[in-house]
Amino acid sequence: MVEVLPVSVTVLLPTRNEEEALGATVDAIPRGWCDSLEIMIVDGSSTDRTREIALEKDVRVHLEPRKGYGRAYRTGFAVASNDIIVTMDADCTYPAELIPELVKKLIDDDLKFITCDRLSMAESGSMSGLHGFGNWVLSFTARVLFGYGIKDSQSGMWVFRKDIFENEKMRPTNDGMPLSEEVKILARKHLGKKKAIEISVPYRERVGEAEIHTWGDGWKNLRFLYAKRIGLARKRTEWGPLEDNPDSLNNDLPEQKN
Ligand SMILES: Nc1nc2c(ncn2[C@@H]2O[C@H](COP(=O)(O)OP(=O)(O)OP(=O)(O)O)[C@@H](O)[C@H]2O)c(=O)[nH]1
Ligand SMILES: [Mg+2]
Repeated sequence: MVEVLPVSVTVLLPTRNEEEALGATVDAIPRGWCDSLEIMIVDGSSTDRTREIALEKDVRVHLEPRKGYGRAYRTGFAVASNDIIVTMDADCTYPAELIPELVKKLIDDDLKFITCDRLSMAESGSMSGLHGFGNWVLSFTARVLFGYGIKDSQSGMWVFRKDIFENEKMRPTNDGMPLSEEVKILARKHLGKKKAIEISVPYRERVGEAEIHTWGDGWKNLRFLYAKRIGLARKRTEWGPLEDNPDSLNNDLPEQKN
């Protein structure tokens, strides 16, 4: 892309022990295509070299000691500096090279939220049979319960405007993996199908060990969908960071304890 887009973008990566994949994930993010690009990790007490690698690569590090994928994002969404947020796992699975194109589409089509479907274009080896089946069951259940027509309820790549969270109803409440399906349910419900769309992208094999617990997380995701549907999903922690979360922007990262 030769054109420099007149927008500021934060690429937000939750990390927990991703030393094997973080460097390559960050290197794959294109540069120089928008007015201002922030790349940041919200790190959940990694005990490996994740933080060190991030700092070496000039990536902002925000520490969120509270556990959980959803918790990391509920902090990251609030502290991200820029107007457009792009999310991905820090494990080389999502197509970072498409970020400029996706942001351009968000602007050109005056959209508010894009979620990237992995199921239609998943490369071989990217998802085990069990994961593929689990994703299908969860996506199917979400479609039936919420009628929102999203193919891939578990995708972790979204491109959206940070100001969608000015509406408090748009702020997801789940601190675990179910946050992923929750953001899509909220986007379709509150932003509408014209402003919150789904686009198919490639999905690749993971680099490094996953911490996901297939059966445990699958069950929690399913349970969340039913609880949400009947209005019983509970919020356990508040939106945003803890007051004293260390951040490399403030130069207050403590020595890492391994
Ligand atoms: N900060 C933080 N990040 C987390 C936590 N759990 C997972 N992550 C990160 O969130 C992203 C998604 O987790 P994954 O382990 O990739 O989960 P997944 O994509 O469902 O599983 P795979 O398909 O095996 O990759 C990764 O970048 C993890 O490092 C956590 O408790 N805190
Ligand atoms: Mg992953």
